Amino acid sequence: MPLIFVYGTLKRGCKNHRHLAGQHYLGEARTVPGFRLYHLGSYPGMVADVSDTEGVTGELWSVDADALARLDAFEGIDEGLYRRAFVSLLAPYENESVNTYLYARDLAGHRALGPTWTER
Ligand code: PCA
Repeated sequence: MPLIFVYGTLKRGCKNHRHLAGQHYLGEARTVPGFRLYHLGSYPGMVADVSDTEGVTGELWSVDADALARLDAFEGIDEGLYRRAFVSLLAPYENESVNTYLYARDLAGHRALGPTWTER
């Protein structure tokens, strides 16, 4: 089953978590350094950034192929809002092949956040 790291509105208790209903929660997780969050309004976007030292926190989920396809549609892959990419996580997930959604549009005018996004 594909693994996906979520760091924003898909997390437990957040507004789009319903899209993970019926899928399998594995635990809290953190990326390796080199990824940074940006504030995009009511949701965040993660991008690769070689100057980052902290990484990004989130949750690791195991999802079935249908759920992953629905998540791709919801996250606007076809519209170029996010792109799905592989991300490296810290232990205990360092050997897993993990998907995530990286923000795919221009960051001009958006401010960087710390390692953790919260809804409010
Ligand atoms: N949803 C996806 C990407 C950003 C967002 O709000 C997530 O939670 O990982």
